Amino acid sequence: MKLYNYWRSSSSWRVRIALNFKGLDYEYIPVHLVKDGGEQRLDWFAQKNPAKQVPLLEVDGIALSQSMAILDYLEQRHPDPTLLPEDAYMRAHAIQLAEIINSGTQPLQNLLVIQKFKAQGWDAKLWCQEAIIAGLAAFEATLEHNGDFCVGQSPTWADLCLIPQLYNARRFEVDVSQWEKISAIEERALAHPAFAAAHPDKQPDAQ
Ligand SMILES: N[C@@H](CCC(=O)N[C@@H](CS)C(=O)NCC(=O)O)C(=O)O
Repeated sequence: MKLYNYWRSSSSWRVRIALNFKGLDYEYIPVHLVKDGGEQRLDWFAQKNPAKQVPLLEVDGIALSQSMAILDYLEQRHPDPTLLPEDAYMRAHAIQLAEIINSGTQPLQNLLVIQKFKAQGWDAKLWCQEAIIAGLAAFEATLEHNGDFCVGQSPTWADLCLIPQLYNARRFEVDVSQWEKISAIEERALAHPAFAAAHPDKQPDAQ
């Protein structure tokens, strides 16, 4: 199994956590998102993923992009240990939280948006801060069944999306300590081996 990814990509980090949590070995293929205009835009990668984004997982003779689709595939193929609650509502709640980040926050502050803002001479940092604060405030307010993790006592997709987003928040100088529940969950998650090993600083292409 090959994971095309980038050390600081939050969507890649989600997949790395899942692979670690499920004990699945993979080959780490770095795709530098900035160098020479971004390797994700080179032909060899764009042919694999026309969206020109990481992560991309090659597995079982297929290639999958979009971190949530990859998480779903891994969950179906390797259900044990699970990253989703069994109860229908709790499962939907975990996905609801994950989507607050995946579709409601991360796309508003991703590399493409930042590059477009900068090209226009607009304040990318302020825009990203506003998007992140709105997303994380909504996330905190939506947490209703948190325990050690976002939903109950073990990690779910909600944690896989939250933890990398908090790293991004700090990059944009957002004070994450203002969200009590989120901060407590982060402390526990970062101590978990699957999360710790997936941390950007631990990746072979870290700078
Ligand atoms: N919805 C996608 C988002 C992927 C995404 O935004 N990837 C970023 C890195 S986190 C990327 O490759 N950006 C390259 C670019 O914007 O040129 C997913 O969940 O996989």
